[in-house]
Amino acid sequence: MGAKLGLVGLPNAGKSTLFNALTAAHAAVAPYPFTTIDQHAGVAPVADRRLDALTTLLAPERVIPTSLEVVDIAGLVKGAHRGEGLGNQFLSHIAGVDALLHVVRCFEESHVAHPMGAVDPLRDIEVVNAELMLKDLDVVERRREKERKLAKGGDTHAAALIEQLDRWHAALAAGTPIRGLELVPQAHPKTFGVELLSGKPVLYAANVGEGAEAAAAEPVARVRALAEREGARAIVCCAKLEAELVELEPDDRRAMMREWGMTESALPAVVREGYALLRLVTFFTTASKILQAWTVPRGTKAPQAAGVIHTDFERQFIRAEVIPAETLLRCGSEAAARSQGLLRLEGKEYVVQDGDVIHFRVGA
Ligand SMILES: Nc1nc2c(ncn2[C@@H]2O[C@H](COP(=O)(O)OP(=O)(O)OP(=O)(O)O)[C@@H](O)[C@H]2O)c(=O)[nH]1
Ligand SMILES: [Mg+2]
Repeated sequence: MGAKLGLVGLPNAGKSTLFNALTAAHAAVAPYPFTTIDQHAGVAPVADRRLDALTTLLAPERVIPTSLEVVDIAGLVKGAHRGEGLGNQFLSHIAGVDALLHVVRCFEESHVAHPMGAVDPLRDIEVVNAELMLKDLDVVERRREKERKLAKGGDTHAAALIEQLDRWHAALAAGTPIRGLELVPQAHPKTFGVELLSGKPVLYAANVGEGAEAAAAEPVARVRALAEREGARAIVCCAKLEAELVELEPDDRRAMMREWGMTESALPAVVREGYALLRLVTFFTTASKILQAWTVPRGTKAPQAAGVIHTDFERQFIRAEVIPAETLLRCGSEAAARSQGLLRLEGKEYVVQDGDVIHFRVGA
């Protein structure tokens, strides 16, 4: 599996701060650019109200939430595709992730330098997107050269790929990110083993200053409008406050949230949106008095889902006993669900659905 969400953005946009808040890890945070040189990977627990409700219903001895892998990437600057700043190094880090969490600076802070001089979220987004596309153009051009040589040698597969590469090239040259194209799965760069950064799905995170006014300010509206035009999603957060809140005990946290007029943390929404972007689903198991949430890509079949719990289970899979969490919660108990015939027996071809509670029956 290993679906990863990578934090991208200009230096000092607040990526490491948000990464820390999400993972409660402690990446170096500093008011000068390029604090992050090595990439940092961490996991963010996925808050899930179904897991909370199942905990209340089943009173398990242990509860294990699922998590999302997050990678903190160093800031991109104009010219990164040519190796400016820490250049290509960042771009190669981005290459390893499946979706991008694009952190956009919307906060004003005089002691935190802005690499472009002043807060201007749309320009910043454009700079980052342009770097991704320029890097992609480079990749497409090199690959096209290589495939043309192969095609001359009579490679028929190469001809089909060149056609795709031409299409991607035209889009990129016109300033359209690959993710903005209507791509059927067969035409997806990944299908051809071509890694294009602008082809990765994006979630924008408008990083605002503290307080309700900041979240309602004009830069945020601009980020939202841009996301909408692109058919992407945007969330608003104050990374700095979130990073401070995760360090506090519940009572102090509530007090601080009250102080800033916050009703809820933005982190669960960030993780939830990231999760959706990565096309992941959650299923639950309740064996041995442990209630556990698991993550699989959408479309995963029951034996492969069992294999996530234990590698041998995929081979040993016999059947899955399945009930949607919502149905189980409505019934009030597993016994009640069973007596109403609501536990389904599913076989090897069953595609796991988000929210399924599953008992796997495995052989020796
Ligand atoms: N006021 C305010 N400051 C913030 C916020 N988010 C981050 N900062 C500050 O901005 C500075 C840079 O934050 P980082 O998280 O290190 O930024 P980065 O995007 O990881 O930067 P690079 O690693 O250099 O690319 C730090 O001093 C943070 O405390 C915010 O929401 N509000
Ligand atoms: Mg950083």
